[in-house]
Amino acid sequence: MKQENEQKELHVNNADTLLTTNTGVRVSDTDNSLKAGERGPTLLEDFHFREKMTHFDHERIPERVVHARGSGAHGYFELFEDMSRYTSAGILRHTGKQTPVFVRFSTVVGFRGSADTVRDVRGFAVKFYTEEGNWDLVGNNMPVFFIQDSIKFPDLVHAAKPEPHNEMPQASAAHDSFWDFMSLTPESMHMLFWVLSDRGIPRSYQNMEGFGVHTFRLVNEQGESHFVKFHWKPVAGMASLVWDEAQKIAGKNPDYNRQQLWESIEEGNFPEYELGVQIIEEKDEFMFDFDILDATKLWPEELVPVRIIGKMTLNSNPDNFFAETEQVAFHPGHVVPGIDVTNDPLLQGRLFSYVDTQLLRLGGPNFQEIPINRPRMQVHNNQRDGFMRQTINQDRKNRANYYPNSLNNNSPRPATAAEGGYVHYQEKVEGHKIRKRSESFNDHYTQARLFYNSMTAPEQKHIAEAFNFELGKVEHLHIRERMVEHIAQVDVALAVQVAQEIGVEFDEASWKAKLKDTAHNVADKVASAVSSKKSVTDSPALSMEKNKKEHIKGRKVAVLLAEGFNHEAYQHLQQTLLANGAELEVVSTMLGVIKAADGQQVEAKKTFNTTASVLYDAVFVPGGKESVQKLLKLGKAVHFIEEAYLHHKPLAASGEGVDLFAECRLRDVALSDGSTQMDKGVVTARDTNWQDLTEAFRQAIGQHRFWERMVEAIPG
Ligand code: HDD
Repeated sequence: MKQENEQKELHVNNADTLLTTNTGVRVSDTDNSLKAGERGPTLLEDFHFREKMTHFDHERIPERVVHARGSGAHGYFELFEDMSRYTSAGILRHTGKQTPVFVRFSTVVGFRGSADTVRDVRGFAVKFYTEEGNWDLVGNNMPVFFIQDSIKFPDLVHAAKPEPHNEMPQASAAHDSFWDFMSLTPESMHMLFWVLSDRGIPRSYQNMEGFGVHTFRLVNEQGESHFVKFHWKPVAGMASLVWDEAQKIAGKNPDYNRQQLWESIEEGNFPEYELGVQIIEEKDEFMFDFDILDATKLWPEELVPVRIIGKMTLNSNPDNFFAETEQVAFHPGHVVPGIDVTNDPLLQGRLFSYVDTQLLRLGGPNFQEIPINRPRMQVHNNQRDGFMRQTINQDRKNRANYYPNSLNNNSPRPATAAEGGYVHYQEKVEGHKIRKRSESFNDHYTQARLFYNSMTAPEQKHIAEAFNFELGKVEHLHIRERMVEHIAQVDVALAVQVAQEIGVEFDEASWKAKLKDTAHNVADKVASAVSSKKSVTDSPALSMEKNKKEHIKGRKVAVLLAEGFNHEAYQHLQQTLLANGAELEVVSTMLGVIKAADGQQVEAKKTFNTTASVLYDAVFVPGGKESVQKLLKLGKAVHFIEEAYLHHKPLAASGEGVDLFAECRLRDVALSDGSTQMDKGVVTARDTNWQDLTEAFRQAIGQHRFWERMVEAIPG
C-alpha cells in the first residue's frame, strides 16, 4: 500500500552503491579532509568537506512547539458501515476500501528527546490519504481539553512547559507555573482529572483510546448536517502503567512506547483501532446538559452511543524518521467534502495555528510537497514559488498561473459540488462582535464529577495519588490551597485526602456549608438550570477497568532463569504465551545460551543489569534447583520479583521457583479457615500440572494488574 502510493524517485536505497556528493560526483575519500601536506592545514577548496559539513550544520529544524516527542507509523483504514446517510465523504461511504494512513503518536509537553512514559496527554494524529484529498483527524487520547477558547492556548502551554527562568522541569506538569494557571482556570478541571487518571500514563500506544475531541459536522449529498465526534477504540484494549513504574521506565528506557510501537509492527503484531462515531442531529443541539460546542465536555456514551464504523491497522514502520515522522504536518482544517468544522471556539483557533506553525517549522509554504504530506493525487492550482519549491509546473506549455485565464483554457477551474468541489456547510450565523464566552460553557465541575464518580475505587485512588504527587511538588501554598478548593467542588472526600498530604488546611464541615451557598457554587447553579436536559450521573464507558479486555496479545513476560533451569516448565509457558500473541523474554545472569538441567538450551537476550521488571507485564520463574539457587543469591533477581509485585503485576513460579517467591516480600492472603495462600495474581505450582499453571497465568496476565494487593508496606 505504502509503496504503491509514494513518489518512488524520492525513495533512495543505499544498498550496493558508491558514495556521491549532492551534485552526484563520486567521492574517493570521506575520512580525510584535503590538506596542504599530510600535517598541513585544511584547504577551503575541499568541496566535499564543505558540503558534508554545511549539510550537517543545518540538519536540525525547530521541534514542534507542543507534541515535539512523537512516533509514527503507516497503515490503512477500512470502513465497515456505509455512512452515506450522513456524509458525502468517500472514505466514510465506500465499505471494504482501504485508505492509506499515517499516524503520529506523541506526548505534549516534553522536548523531542524527552521520555515516553511521563504523565501527559498523548497526541493521536491521523492523516488519511483519501481519494478526495487528505483528511487529518488531529486528536488526543483524552476526549476533552484544558481550555474552551484557543486564545488561551499560548498561556496554557507556557504554564505547562518548563519554567521560563531555569527551564525545569522537563516533560512534567508537576511545577508551580502549571498549577498556578490550572488553579486560576476552572474550565480545566475536567481535563485535569483525565490527565491525573491512569489515562495519563498509557502502557503503550496500542493500549489507548483516541478522540477527535471537537464536535465536527458530517454533511451529506443533500447538504444536511449532523454533529459528530470521532473515537478510536484500541482492539488490544486499554491498559496503563503504574506511576512509580512509569517514572522508572523514563530512566531505564526512555523510548519505551516508541520501541513497543516499532517492534510490534516489525513482529507483525499490528496495532489496530476501531473508528467510532457519535452522532447528534441538528435539532438536538440544545438537548444536553452541556454545550456540544464546548471542548471541555464529552458526550457520555450512555447518552449518545458510539457506533463502530471501521478499523485502522498500522502495518508498516517509516523508512526514515525525519523524512516521515518529523516532517509530517497535521492540521485539523484538512477536511474533505462531507466533513466540516463547527463553531467550537477551540477548533476555530486551531484552524489558524497549525498552518502557521508549519510555515516556521518546515521553512516555508511548500511543506505540503514533502512526500509524507502530499495527497495521493495531483495538485492543480496557481500557487507558485517559495522556499524549496519541488513541483515543476509546466508553465512553458500553459502560461497562465492565474484564474480566470484564456491562455490555458481557464484551467485549472473550480469544481462544482457534483464534481467533488468542497462546499462549506451553509450554517446561518448572526451576532454582535463580542469578546465573550457563552453562558452555556460555564459549568466546569459536573463532568469532572461524572468522570471521577465513574471510576472504580483503584482508579479513584490513583487520581488521589496523582494529585498528591503533582501538587506535592508545588512550592507555593496559596496555589495548593486554590487547587484543593477546586477538587472539593468535584468531590469533598477527595479534597480531604489530598489536602492532608499536601499540607493544606481544609475544613470539611465549613466547606460543605459553603457549598450550599449557591452563589459560591456556580457549577451547581448552572447544572440545575439545565437539569431538564439529557444527562447521566454515571458513565461506565469512562472507566478503563470496567472496560478491560482480558486478552494478552502484545503483553511481555520476563522469564527469570539461570543454568540448570527446568526446560519443560519454560516450554509449556512459551507455547501458551506465544499461541495467545504474548511475548516472552529470558532474563539471566549472562547473555547468550543458557543450559537447562536436561541439556536443552534457551537464549538470554537480557541480563539483570540490562533490563528491569518495569519493562515487563508479568514475571515467570521456572523451577530447576541449580537455577533457583543462583537466583536466590542474587539481590537483583529478588528485587525484580518484588518490584513486579509492588506494581501489581501477575507473577508465576513452578517447582523450586516457588522457593524464590517465598524469599521475596510477597504477602500471603489469610483465608477464612485460618490458612494462607499466595496473594491475588501470584500463580504457583510445585507439581508438573503445566496445563493448570499456564492457564491460570494466562488469565492473570489478561487481568493486567491486581489492584487489590496491599503493597504499601513493601519498599519500592
Ligand atoms: Fe494542537 C500539534 C492535538 C489544541 C496548536 N496538536 C498537535 C498535535 C496533536 C494536537 C496530536 C501533534 C501533531 C503531530 O503529531 O504532528 N491540539 C490537539 C488537540 C487539541 C489541540 C486534540 C484540542 C482539542 N493545538 C490546540 C490548540 C492550538 C494548538 C487550541 C492553538 C490554537 N497543536 C498546535 C500547534 C501544533 C500542535 C502549535 C504544534 C506542532 C504542530 O501543530 O504541528 O499548531
